[in-house]
Amino acid sequence: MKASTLVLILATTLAIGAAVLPWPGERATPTQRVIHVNARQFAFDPPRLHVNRGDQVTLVLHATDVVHGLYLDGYDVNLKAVPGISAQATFVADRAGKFRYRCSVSCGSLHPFMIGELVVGPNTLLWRAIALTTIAATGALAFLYTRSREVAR
Ligand SMILES: [Cu+2]
Repeated sequence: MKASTLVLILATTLAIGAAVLPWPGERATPTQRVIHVNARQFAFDPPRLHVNRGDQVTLVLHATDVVHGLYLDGYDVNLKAVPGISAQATFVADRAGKFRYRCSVSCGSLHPFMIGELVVGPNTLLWRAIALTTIAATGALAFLYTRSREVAR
């Protein structure tokens, strides 16, 4: 392997790392979000919510046909909305991960399938770990390679 190839690999790896790693100060600042969820037989719209960790989230549940509920796992949020009368709850999304929400009012035959998902992220920890490991491994290999060439001379 040529030294130039090695430098290219190293540069590419560092570039990927730089792209993946958030720069200091660029971290997403917690914001206030108001999310409207429409419940109908037998689905939530939207079925998937995405917020950033630390956001103050206000969930507003609207029932469009019959009475529906929304119970959010992990955050202990439980709403019950009547058609025309929405319900809301505010919480801080301080736990990262995926949390199911389901209808908490028996609203019909397919009621158990009224499920949605709240994603609290972004989960950058894994990618940061992978990027850092790759940079470290590439650096170590480059060091060993150049050193072995020097010894051979
Ligand atoms: Cu329901």
